[in-house]
Amino acid sequence: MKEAQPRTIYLKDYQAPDYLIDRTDLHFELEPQATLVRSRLQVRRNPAAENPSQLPPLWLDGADLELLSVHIDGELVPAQRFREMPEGLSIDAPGETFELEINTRIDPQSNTSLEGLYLSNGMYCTQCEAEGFRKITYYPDRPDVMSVFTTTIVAPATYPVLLSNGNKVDSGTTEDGRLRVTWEDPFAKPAYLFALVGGDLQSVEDEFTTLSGRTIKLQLFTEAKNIGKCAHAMTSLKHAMRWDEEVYGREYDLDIFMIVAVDHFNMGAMENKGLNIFNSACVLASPETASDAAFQRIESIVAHEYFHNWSGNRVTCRDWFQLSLKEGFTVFRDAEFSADMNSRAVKRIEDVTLLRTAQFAEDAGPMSHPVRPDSYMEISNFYTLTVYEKGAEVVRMIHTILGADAFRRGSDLYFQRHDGCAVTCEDFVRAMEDANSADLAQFRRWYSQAGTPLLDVRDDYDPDGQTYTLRIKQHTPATPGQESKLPLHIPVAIGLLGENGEDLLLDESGATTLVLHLTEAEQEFIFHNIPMRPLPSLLRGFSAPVRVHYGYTDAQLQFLMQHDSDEFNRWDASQRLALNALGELQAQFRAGETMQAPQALISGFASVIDNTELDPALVAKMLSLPSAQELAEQEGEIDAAAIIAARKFTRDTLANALQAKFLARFRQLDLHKSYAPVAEDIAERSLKNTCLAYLCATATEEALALARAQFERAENMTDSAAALAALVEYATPEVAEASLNGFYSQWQQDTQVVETWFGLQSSSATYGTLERVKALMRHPAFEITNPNKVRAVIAGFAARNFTQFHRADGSGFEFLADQVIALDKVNPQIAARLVTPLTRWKKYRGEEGGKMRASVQRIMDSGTLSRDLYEVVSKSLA
Ligand code: B3K
Ligand code: ZN
Repeated sequence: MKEAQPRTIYLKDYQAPDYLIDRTDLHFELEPQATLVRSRLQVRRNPAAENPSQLPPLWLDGADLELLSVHIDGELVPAQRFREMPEGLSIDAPGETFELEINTRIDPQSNTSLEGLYLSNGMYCTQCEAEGFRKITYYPDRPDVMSVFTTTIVAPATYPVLLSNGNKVDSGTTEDGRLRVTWEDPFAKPAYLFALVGGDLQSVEDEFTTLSGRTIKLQLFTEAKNIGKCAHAMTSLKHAMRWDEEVYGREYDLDIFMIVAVDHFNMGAMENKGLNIFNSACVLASPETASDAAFQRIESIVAHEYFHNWSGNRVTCRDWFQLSLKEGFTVFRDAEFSADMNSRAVKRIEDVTLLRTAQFAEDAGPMSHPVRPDSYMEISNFYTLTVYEKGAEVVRMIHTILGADAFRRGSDLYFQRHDGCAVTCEDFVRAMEDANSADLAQFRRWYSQAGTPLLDVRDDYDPDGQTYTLRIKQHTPATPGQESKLPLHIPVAIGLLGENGEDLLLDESGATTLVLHLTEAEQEFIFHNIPMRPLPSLLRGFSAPVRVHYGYTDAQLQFLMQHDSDEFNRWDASQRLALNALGELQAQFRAGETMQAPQALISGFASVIDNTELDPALVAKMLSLPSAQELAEQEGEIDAAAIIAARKFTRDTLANALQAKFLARFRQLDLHKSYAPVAEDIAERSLKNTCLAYLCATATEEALALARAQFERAENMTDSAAALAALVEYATPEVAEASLNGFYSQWQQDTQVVETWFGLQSSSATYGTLERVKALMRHPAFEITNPNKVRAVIAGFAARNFTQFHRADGSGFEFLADQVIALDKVNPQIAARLVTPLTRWKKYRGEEGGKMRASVQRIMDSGTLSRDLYEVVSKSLA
C-alpha cells in the first residue's frame, strides 16, 4: 500500500472489536499467479464492544486482494451492501450473528514483500504476523479477534506436502486429480498465527513424551537436499520442550509440532500455531556448513518459537502496542534456556553486547520508543531491539526484584488467568503483583518511558565507623516526544571487593551480592561493618538496562578483571579498560598527535590470555575489543575516522605486544578434536580463533601460515570461516582472493555457506570495499528478492563494516540510499531495516553527518515511499 502521508495509530485510541469470529473455514486452491481463497466466517456481535446496542458495518482488513464475491448466510450480497476501500472492506451487517463467505484471488508469485502467501523456490508459504493475513483474504486482522480455524488446501500433485495449523483431519484427491488436505486447529487464535505451506518437501520425524505422558509427533520439513541438516534443530526442540515443562510447568498442547525451513524469509522464524516457519539459516546446520554461532543461534530460535506456544499463542496480545508482552517475555525465556544449555556468563555477555551496541543506539536515535510504544505508522517497524531485548530486560528485572520462586508464581497465575485470551503488558505485571502481593507501581514506568537511564555512582568510606556509602543518581535523557522523565525503579546488584579481591559480607546473612532498589532520582545506600575501603562491583550480571558512570581507574579495572566473583563484571571491566584506552587514542588522533601504546590495556589483556582457570569462552570475550559500532554508541559526537584509527591502532598494538602469548594459547587449544557443538568445545574454538585473529593482525608470514593451514585442514565451518576471515582481513589481496574462490567453489551448492561467504567479504574492513560490494551484488548467487542475501551483502557493508561504509567521501551513504530506494519497491520491510545506519546522522560530526542526512533526504524525495520506509525516514529528518 503506497500512501503519501501514512496515518499514525495511537494506543489511546484502542477500541474492542465490533464483531468476533467464532469459526473460520478457509479453502485454498493453490496456483502461482491465481490462488483462489474462500473464507467462511461465523460472525457474532461482540458483547463487549463500545456500543453494543447498534449494528455498525463489519470492517474487514484487506490488501492486494481481488474480490470475487461476498455471500451472507448463503445469499450473494449485492455491491451496494459493501464498500471496497484501499485498506479493506466494509459490509452492512444483517444481524447479531451471520455466516459470511468471501471469495478472493491472490498472486503469490509476484508477492516479493514476503508477507501473506508467497512462493520461495517454488514452495508456497505464509507469513502473517503482524498484518499479513489481510493479504490472503478480507478479515478482521487484529490479534484480539481469536477464532478456531479449519483449512483445506487443494494443489496439483507436484505439491505433495500441504500443511496448516493443528491436526490433519482429512485428505484425498479431487476429481481432476489434485491433492486435497484439511487441517483443523482446535485452539482459538488470531489470524497472525495462521500458516500454510505447500511444496515438494522431505521431513525428518521424531517424538517427544510430555510430562503427563502424551506422545507428540515432531516433524521438520525441508527441501530434499537439506535433509541432512535437521538433526541439531530437532535436538534443540526436544531440549526446549523439556525445559519449558521443568522451568515453567508448560506442556505442549497439540499432538503434532511441525517446523518448515524456507529460504526467503524476512526475519528469523515465526511461531504459527503447531506449524513454525523458519528462515533456513536459522534452522539448518551441519558441522561442515554451520559455525558454532549458527548452532547456538538455531538452538535459541527453535526454543524461542516453541516457547511462544504459551507466551504468545495460548496467551496473546490484545493489540500490537503490547508486542513486548509476548516478545520481551519470550526472549527472556529463551535467554535463560540458552544460559542453562551453555555458559551462562557468556550468553549474558552476548545479549548485553547486543543491547548496548544496538538497543542503546536505537533508544538514543530518531526511532526511540518505549517498550510499549504509544504510537506507530507501520507496526513492522516496531519489531525492534527495544521491544525484544529491552523488553526481555524488563522481564528479567521483575525476576530479579521478586526472586525466582515468586516470578514462577506470577507466571503460573498469568498463564492460568489469561489462557485463551488477548491481553496487555499491564495484565502481565498485575499477575506478577497479585501472585506475590508485590507492588510494581513505579516499576511500570519501564513500559512507558523511552531512553537509556544513566546512573552516576559516587562512594565514600568512613574508616572510623567502618561504613561505606554509595550515592546513586539516575537520569534518563529526553527522547522524541518525551521531554522529561520520571525516576524508575532500578534493581542494582552490587558486590564489594576487599583488598585481596575477596567478596566482603554485605549483611548479617552473609550475602556477597545485594540488589539495591534505586527508586529516587538520587539515593544513598549505607553498608555497615565494612572493614576496609572496598572496590565496588556495580550492576552485577547487568541487573538493569542502564549505563553506569563510576570513576574507575585503570588499575581498579585490572583488579576487577582479576578478582571479581561476578564473571559478567570481570568481562565488563575488560571492556571499560578498552573503552578508556580507545577514548584516549581517539583524542590523540583528533589532536593530530602520535597515538601512544595503551599500556594498561596491554597488561590487562596479558593477564587473562593464559588464565586457564577461566572459561576459555569468557577469556575470548575479555580479549575482544568493543566493536566500532559500540564505540560510536558512547556519548558525544561521533568521529568515524577517529574511531576507525584508534581501534585499528589498538588491535595492532595488542597483537604485536602480546604475540608470544597469543601464539602459546593458540597452540595449546589447536587440538584437532572431532567436532561437537557442545559448550566446552565451542569455548575452546572461540578462544583459539580469537588468538588466531590477533596473530594474523601482525601480518607476519608465520601467523598467516597458521591461518592458511587451519583453512586448508578445517573439518568444521567454525574453524574454516575463522581462518578465512583472518586471511580476507590480513593477507594480501591475492591470497584473500584465492582463498575466497577456493571456498566458493567448494560450497557453491550450499545456500547457507554462500551467505556466509557473502557476509565475510562485505563486512571486511580491508577487503570489503564499496567496489567489491557492488561486484558481489552482480554475482549470480545474489538475489535482491532474498533477504538473507541482502542482509549478507548490503547490511554486511552498511551495518557491520564501519570502516568502509564511513569512508570520508560519503560514497557508502550514496550507495545505501540507492539500494534502499530500489528495495522499497521489492520488500518494504527490508528496505526500512536497511536504512537504519543512515537515520542516525544527527550523532555524527558536521561534515559526515551532513552527507548522511543528504542521503536520507534523497530517499525521502525519491517518490512515494512505502509506509514502512516513510516512517523511519520522516522520523530521522524531523
Ligand atoms: N513473532 C515473529 C516476528 C514477526 C515479525 C513480523 N514483522 C518471530 C518471533 O519473534 O518469534
Ligand atoms: Zn518472538
